[in-house]
Amino acid sequence: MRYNKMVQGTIIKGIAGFYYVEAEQRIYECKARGKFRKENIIPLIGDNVLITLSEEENSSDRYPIATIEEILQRKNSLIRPPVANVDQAIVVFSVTYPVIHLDLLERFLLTIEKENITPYIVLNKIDEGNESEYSYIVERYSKIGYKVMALSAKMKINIELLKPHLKDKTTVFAGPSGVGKSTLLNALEKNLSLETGVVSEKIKRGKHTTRHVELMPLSMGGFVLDTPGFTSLQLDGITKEDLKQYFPEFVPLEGSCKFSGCTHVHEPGCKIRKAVETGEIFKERYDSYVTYYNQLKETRRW
Ligand SMILES: Nc1nc2c(ncn2[C@@H]2O[C@H](COP(=O)(O)OP(=O)(O)OP(=O)(O)O)[C@@H](O)[C@H]2O)c(=O)[nH]1
Ligand SMILES: [Mg+2]
Ligand SMILES: [Zn+2]
Repeated sequence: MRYNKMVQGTIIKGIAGFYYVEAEQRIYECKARGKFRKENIIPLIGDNVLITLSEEENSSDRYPIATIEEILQRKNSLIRPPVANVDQAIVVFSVTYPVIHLDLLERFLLTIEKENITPYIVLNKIDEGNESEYSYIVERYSKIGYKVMALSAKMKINIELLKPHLKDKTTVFAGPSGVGKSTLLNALEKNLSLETGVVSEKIKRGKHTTRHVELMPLSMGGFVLDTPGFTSLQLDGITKEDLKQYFPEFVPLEGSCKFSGCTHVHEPGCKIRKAVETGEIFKERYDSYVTYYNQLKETRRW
């Protein structure tokens, strides 16, 4: 057998069982070794990998062929959208259609808190929205400490507020279909011409225009990932015991309740519940906590 050269690269796209890996300024079309499937490991966009270059000629000769041999240690990863090694995540919602789904926003924030990814909340389509209808979201989440930006990708309003945050970072754009993730990326980077869709008149939802996750460079430095829209999210890998630590506004009060290991659900002398009463913690956030806590309690552990 001939010696195959091993090189390091990054998965930038995956389509129909093929992974596109950028290495040494080229893009290779790769299959993953069968061992990954056997071990239940799915290569993710953003993964740093070792590939072996094939001697055989690619019939389509669009890309040289290679094989993914190893996935290097991940800094973090998400299941939805399926990405690895990101610094920041921007969850995009629209202030018109599709309507904001606060439960999905909360779940997304929890999964990115868990992975230690810096969260941003973007409210798009303010050119058509009514400020009085969404200002409570800006206020609530800003007060908790999240970075919240209301903008219009289409009319390029407030785009410049977001841009500096992306420089030299790897940022994934996530959120439901039709909220304007691809439109926003096109507005942020002149070299991109991502396909954008329409929001259905009848059901007021997006049509899943973006089908694949793709990692793309920014001309100012840094990378962005466009992803397909999703409508539901599991709290994967989060236990009811850990849940409270992913609510940033709970963290400073942690340890001050009467009972150590207080779940903040029913114990007397709970400082979190006290803070909800005084309005220091938003009741809506506390209610989400209790809802998720009870859901996780019922989740069977395998
Ligand atoms: N009024 C208004 N419409 C916008 C804005 N941004 C995007 N849109 C429209 O929203 C629709 C959906 O935009 P996309 O960028 O395709 O949405 P997406 O989030 O990428 O959707 P998927 O790829 O399906 O997940 C298009 O018709 C856009 O023109 C905005 O700021 N204002
Ligand atoms: Mg899109
Ligand atoms: Zn408590």
